Amino acid sequence: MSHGKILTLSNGKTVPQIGLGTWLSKPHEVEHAVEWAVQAGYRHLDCAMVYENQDEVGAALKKVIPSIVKREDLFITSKLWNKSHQPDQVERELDETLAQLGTDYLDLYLVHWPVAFPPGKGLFPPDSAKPGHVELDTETSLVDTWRAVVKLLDTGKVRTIGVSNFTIDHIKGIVAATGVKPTVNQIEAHPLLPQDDLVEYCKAEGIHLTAYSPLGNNLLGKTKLVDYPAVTEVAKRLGASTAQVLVAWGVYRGYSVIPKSVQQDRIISNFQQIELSKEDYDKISEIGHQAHTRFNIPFTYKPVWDINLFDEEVEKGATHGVKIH
Ligand code: 1BO
Repeated sequence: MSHGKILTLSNGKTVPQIGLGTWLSKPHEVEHAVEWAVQAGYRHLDCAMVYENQDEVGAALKKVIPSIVKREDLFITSKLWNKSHQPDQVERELDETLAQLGTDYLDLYLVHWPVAFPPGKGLFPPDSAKPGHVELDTETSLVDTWRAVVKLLDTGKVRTIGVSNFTIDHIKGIVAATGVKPTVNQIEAHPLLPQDDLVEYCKAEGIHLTAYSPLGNNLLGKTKLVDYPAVTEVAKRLGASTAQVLVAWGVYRGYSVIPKSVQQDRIISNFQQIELSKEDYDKISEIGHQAHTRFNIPFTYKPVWDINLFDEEVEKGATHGVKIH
């Protein structure tokens, strides 16, 4: 069975190009999704503490290891959530993740978001759903957190470390202070949010990119990316699904993509790759050039997006209370 193309990271470790995303996969659905994915040939699984479904992913892993796959043949990613950025919380949260997933190591551990929340019981600070109310930990810098994550490499509990949703300035900040480059930056990327500058920067720096939401998302209730005429036209002509076309668009850019689905037929077809010609790639890329999509950010994680790390002020250097150094 083919497990798809394998990409090599800057530390020599390898990652399967197509993985299963589990963000927004509901409890009672994600266990089957992971089982079906592994049966279909996926060997790359993307998880996070804040997805609140790692126990279920762990239950699925218990079923497929070792009957279908050996642990060492899987590439499992998880992410440190904002409320555990304080250096003394980092390994504690990692241990919780390992217990939930039922594994004693991760292939990749990412700092999920360049924002520190005060530690506490819930995943979000109290009242943070109210606009403008998010309480930040402005004492803990990204550099403090990154140093603590770097130390995890010595514990044997993580094989590779990286970041997620980091801008160029965030990356430059942690690298300048520690001399340690993240191996991976996982970002939202699709034709409506191509993030060309960040993609180029990471490529030039040898930082592997993983695109989440490669099929777009409809969290803002606008036209779904899969329904854009450029996507439907290419899909029809190639006899492929619109999701396959969007996965192929990410693959064409050379990074890894982690489409999310909890439906068996879609999980299987998302993994069956088609190839895009340069002409079709360009045609689909036009979507992002026409739309003003920098603001097309999903609002589900409102406290995070309220800080709006992607707006024009950030481009001018504002950090909205996020302490980089
Ligand atoms: C805050 C969740 C974004 C996708 O990992």
